[in-house]
Amino acid sequence: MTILLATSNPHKLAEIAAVLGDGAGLLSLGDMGRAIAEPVEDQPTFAGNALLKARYYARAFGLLCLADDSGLEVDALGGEPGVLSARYSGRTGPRGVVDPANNRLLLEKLADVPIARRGARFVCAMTLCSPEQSEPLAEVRGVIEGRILTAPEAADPSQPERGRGDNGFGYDPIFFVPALGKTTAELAPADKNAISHRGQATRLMAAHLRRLGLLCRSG
Ligand code: ITT
Repeated sequence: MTILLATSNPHKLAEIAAVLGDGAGLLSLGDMGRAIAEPVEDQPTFAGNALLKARYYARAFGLLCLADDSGLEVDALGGEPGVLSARYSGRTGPRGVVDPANNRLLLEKLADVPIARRGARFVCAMTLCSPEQSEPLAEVRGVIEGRILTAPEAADPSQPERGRGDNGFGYDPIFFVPALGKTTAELAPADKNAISHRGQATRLMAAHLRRLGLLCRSG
């Protein structure tokens, strides 16, 4: 069986593939041999955007398709950046430019917010679609709770947007998990997957794939 993992984010691809292993016959968009325009992610919820992406790429390539829409919800900001997480600051360009710009904006907005009110969560919605049906074959969700680092807690407080840790992507360097005393960028990839929103969602999706006969090993 072949499943297209429809993301242009290589970090997501690596995290999901690490959980599903070889048994799902995963292909990436780069394996498709032709590039197509990305869909406009205009839905108000993560689940809505995950369905939109999975449905769009399943139809475009005639393959079963798995898509992830994810992001950060910060309590003190009423759930921002939410579905706008990838493009919060409005900066465009390579991830090495966009991610620090998003982190900087978030830290600026939280500058006066004390640790006790810096609660936040990563959310991942993951959806499986077939090319023939418009209703999804499976939809799952994973959540990890934490808080946003303060600028003085960063490894280099003169560059607080760099937070702590070199692993992961996006908001990982400033997303602190109190139970571990680390940011998710300080976790090894397998350790992040063991607790993260995406790791949880992928394990739930693996159970659906097994139920549907689409995953050949324990995954
Ligand atoms: P695709 O749409 O191609 O999958 P994307 O990165 O644009 O890639 P989203 O629209 O789902 O994906 O936006 C997710 C953003 O949320 C991502 O760019 C990060 O800014 C943030 N995010 C999601 N999961 C994260 C994680 O595990 N660690 C850090 N930041 C994360």
